[in-house]
Amino acid sequence: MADVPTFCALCISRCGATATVENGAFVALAADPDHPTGRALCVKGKASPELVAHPDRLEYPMKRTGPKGGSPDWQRITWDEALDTIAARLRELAHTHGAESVAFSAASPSTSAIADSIDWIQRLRRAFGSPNLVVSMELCGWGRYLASGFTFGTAMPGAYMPDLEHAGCILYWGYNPSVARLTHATATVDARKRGAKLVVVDPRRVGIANQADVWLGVRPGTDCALALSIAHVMIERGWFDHDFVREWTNGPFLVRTDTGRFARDGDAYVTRDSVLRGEFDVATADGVVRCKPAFELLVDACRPFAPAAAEALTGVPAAEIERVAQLLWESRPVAYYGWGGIEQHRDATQIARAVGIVYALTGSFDVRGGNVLMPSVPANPIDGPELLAAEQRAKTLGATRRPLGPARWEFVTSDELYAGALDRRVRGLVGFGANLVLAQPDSARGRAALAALDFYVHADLFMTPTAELADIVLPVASPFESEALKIGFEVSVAAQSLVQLRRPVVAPRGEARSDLQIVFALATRLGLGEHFWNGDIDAAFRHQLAPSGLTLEQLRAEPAGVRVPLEPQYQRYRTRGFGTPTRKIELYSEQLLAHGYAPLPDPPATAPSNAFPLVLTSAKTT
Ligand SMILES: Nc1nc2c(c(=O)[nH]1)N[C@H]1C(S)=C(S)[C@@H](COP(=O)(O)OP(=O)(O)OC[C@H]3O[C@@H](n4cnc5c(=O)[nH]c(N)nc54)[C@H](O)[C@@H]3O)O[C@H]1N2
Ligand SMILES: Nc1nc2c(c(=O)[nH]1)N[C@H]1C(S)=C(S)[C@@H](COP(=O)(O)OP(=O)(O)OC[C@H]3O[C@@H](n4cnc5c(=O)[nH]c(N)nc54)[C@H](O)[C@@H]3O)O[C@H]1N2
Ligand code: SF4
Ligand SMILES: [Mo]
Repeated sequence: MADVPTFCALCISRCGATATVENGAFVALAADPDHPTGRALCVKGKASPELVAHPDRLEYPMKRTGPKGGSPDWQRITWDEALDTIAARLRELAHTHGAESVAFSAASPSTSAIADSIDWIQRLRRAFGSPNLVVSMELCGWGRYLASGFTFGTAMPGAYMPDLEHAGCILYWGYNPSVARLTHATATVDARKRGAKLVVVDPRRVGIANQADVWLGVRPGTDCALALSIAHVMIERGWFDHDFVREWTNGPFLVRTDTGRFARDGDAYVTRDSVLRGEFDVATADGVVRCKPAFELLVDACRPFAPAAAEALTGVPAAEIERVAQLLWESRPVAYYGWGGIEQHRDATQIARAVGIVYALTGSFDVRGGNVLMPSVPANPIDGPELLAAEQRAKTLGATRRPLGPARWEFVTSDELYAGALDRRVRGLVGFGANLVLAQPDSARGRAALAALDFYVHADLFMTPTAELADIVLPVASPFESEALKIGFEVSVAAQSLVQLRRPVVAPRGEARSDLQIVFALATRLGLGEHFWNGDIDAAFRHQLAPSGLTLEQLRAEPAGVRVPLEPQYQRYRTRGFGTPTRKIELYSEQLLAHGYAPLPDPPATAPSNAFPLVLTSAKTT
């Protein structure tokens, strides 16, 4: 019997763990309390030996000999045949229809072990010349991760993570870490013990919400109105950080009431001594124009959602709205995370903006105990943005239809993939796990689209309804059978300090290979070896690790990982400003206005209807 230090890679939590091996078989996984993410394991982690030993695991590469839509009649083939065929078909498609005719897809790194290799998959895609990655960004990454950029110029939350260790108040909005990210749940329990407050906004009182000081049982889909209501109270009562708002948001910038654009003096934005309220006449090239500070316009936008009106819309009692506004102010710094519950609505962009504005009012951005950019062990980035030519990038599916949308970051929605496959702009798909047919809307259309492809290769642990539509299926090793390098474990500075080279616990099933091995083997066969250390994964890891001062040998010798001391840094915006057009937190977004969207959050009309009293929403259970 042997115990192997490892971590569970099966979801975003990446819990530190010890694996027990008996007679060459992986028999148990237990939490490792010495690991910074090793407080607990969920049922999925505990059951991971069953996943590894499951009788339905794919063990060999296979090619389809039957028709798409009919019985696939899989035939076992060798890895050489599989990789040679894939490389030949992909090169042919790139040659005839352009590399953009091949899309890549991946399971979500938040819910699978693909995080081990997603950066390398990105590198392969870009070196190949395809700007198209389908990875569920529109379902659970848009509002929080990308649309928050319209307010903060960065992923907030996402890049800027809640500093739960030091928070005065934790705000979870449409987020249930007890199921979705165990490390956040355990860190929240600790924070509560030392006196931090907890506010949860969720239609259901589940998981960590049972411990909340205030739980707001919002009516699904009315979060934008609720956030504006909280902002209204904070502003009316003066419960906001005036200095921060004046100095670091575009609140004082004067907005022309005739065009909605900022008043400008040459390149500079016009303010009146950084005053936040009032109305002013400003001399412009078009004559004297009435202007209001952006902050005054925010006040106007919040006014219709004063607590009594918001109660009727959201179902949250007015007194509770007041209470939360006060709690956020009095127990700041506020550490915030919001996820699926507010990302899967039609107004996810504006919800992210509205909650972002509430957050900005607290002045907690990038201060200890607020949302911070956790320090990282220095490493070379390997996802290869430099490998994709700008002209290829401009061809991302959806870029013309929605220029501010996910396509800006080379992310493609399943809807766009399906449309492209059905009208033959997309000819090929390289799939790393994504189970599109089950996980994305409109399964029938999804099946038709995948069946219409000229060539589809899919790598997975199991034969899913999506994999069944492939031409070639590749067996993937589970994370317990493969090596992976993890630089930092996100949840805290201590966790970020840990670098761990996860060793295989047991040998792979059958001929299964890791995604990483598949990427490197495919890259060399595609003639892209120069970007992949000629297929040498160790050399690639060495390159990645070079700035850290750690060696591969050192990490292999210490499978529990090596810690590199890190010092947190705060308030980086003081030297850099924000990555937005105004270099400030954008309470008011001229960029959204220019593209035909509301420059301030505008909730859709969602008054409860007697005819349709129920609202469909979703939540994860396991
Ligand atoms: N009904 C329902 N639909 C949903 C959701 C929901 O909760 N319920 N959630 C939505 C959200 S937020 C998301 S992100 C998407 C997620 O959708 P997907 O990203 O498709 O995720 P999963 O269905 O969990 O996993 C897809 C496949 O990945 C395989 N897999 C796991 N680990 C690896 C690995 O390391 N390598 C490879 N190659 N394959 C691996 C698994 O075997 C599985 O077959 O689903 C969305 N759709
Ligand atoms: N165990 C496990 N963990 C996972 C995953 C998994 O499949 N299983 N998937 C991973 C992935 S891909 C993702 S995206 C994350 C998602 O992580 P979460 O976002 O935490 O997961 P959900 O359960 O989808 O949504 C969170 C909460 O939002 C609430 N909610 C629903 N509608 C609304 C609404 O209109 N407003 C508000 N305020 N709340 C609402 C739900 O009741 C639910 O409790 O989890 C990741 N972690
Ligand atoms: S929470 Fe995620 S990482 Fe932790 S044990 Fe469960 S599946 Fe594994
Ligand atoms: Mo997700």
